[in-house]
Amino acid sequence: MIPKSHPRYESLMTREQIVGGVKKGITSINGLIAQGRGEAFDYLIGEKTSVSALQSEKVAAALLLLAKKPVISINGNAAALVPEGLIRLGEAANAPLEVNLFHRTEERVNKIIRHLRSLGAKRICTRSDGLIPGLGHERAKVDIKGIFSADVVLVPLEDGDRCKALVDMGKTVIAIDLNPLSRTAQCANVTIVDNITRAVPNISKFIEELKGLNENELQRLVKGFDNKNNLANAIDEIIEYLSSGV
Ligand code: PTJ
Repeated sequence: MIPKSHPRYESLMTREQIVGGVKKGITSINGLIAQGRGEAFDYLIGEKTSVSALQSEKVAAALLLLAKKPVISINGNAAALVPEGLIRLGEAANAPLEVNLFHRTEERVNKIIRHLRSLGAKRICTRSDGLIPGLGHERAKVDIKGIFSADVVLVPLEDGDRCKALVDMGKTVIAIDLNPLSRTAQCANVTIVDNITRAVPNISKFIEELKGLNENELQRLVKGFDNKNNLANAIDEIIEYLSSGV
């Protein structure tokens, strides 16, 4: 039992959630390594949402509101860390969830679907009748009515190749990735350099805040955003934080 007074309480609890996900068979064993990498980057950004991340979270909310067919992709880490948050975000954005795994097994896909349903998820795309072009078979499997035909896809902790393949399909890809240098971060249309545990509720809050805006106003927000520039700001913020003597 980790006491609440522990200075690294939040981070340690997050770690426990991932371990719990592995024990339940929801999260891949490789998810532990991904979590470790994420923790290291989170440490470098001060374990808080940076100004640049808030910017991209707002634009992500605008894109989800503008989308005709948004879909939220769920992997084993996302399902363990923020399942309720992702369900709420799906409802706020009118976006179904779709389980899309890197280390895919049908057993784990089904366990994640059951896990999400047990927490109240209503709209889940469950078929695997489509293939993302240019990827190895298992990683490419998607639902034709879900990710395959989506215009905007939110991909937390995505694999770089698949992120690129989705962009190549003409989709607008919003990635959540604590590593601003990863291939995913570099190739997504909007990259949120923040912990998924903070990013998901933040996007939901922005959806609430922006839903009164008309299409032109939302478009203006999106057009004023430059992902390369925002990633450079994210790196500058890390440098500033580290130079501040922490
Ligand atoms: O469940 P599966 O089979 O789809 O597998 C999922 C993982 C995440 C294991 C798989 O996609 C993978 O191996 O990912 P990578 O290549 O390790 O990349 C994970 C990226 O997510 C890294 O850049 C990490 O810094 C980042 N990351 C890890 N934890 C978090 C995170 N980003 C945001 N929030 C986190 N909590």
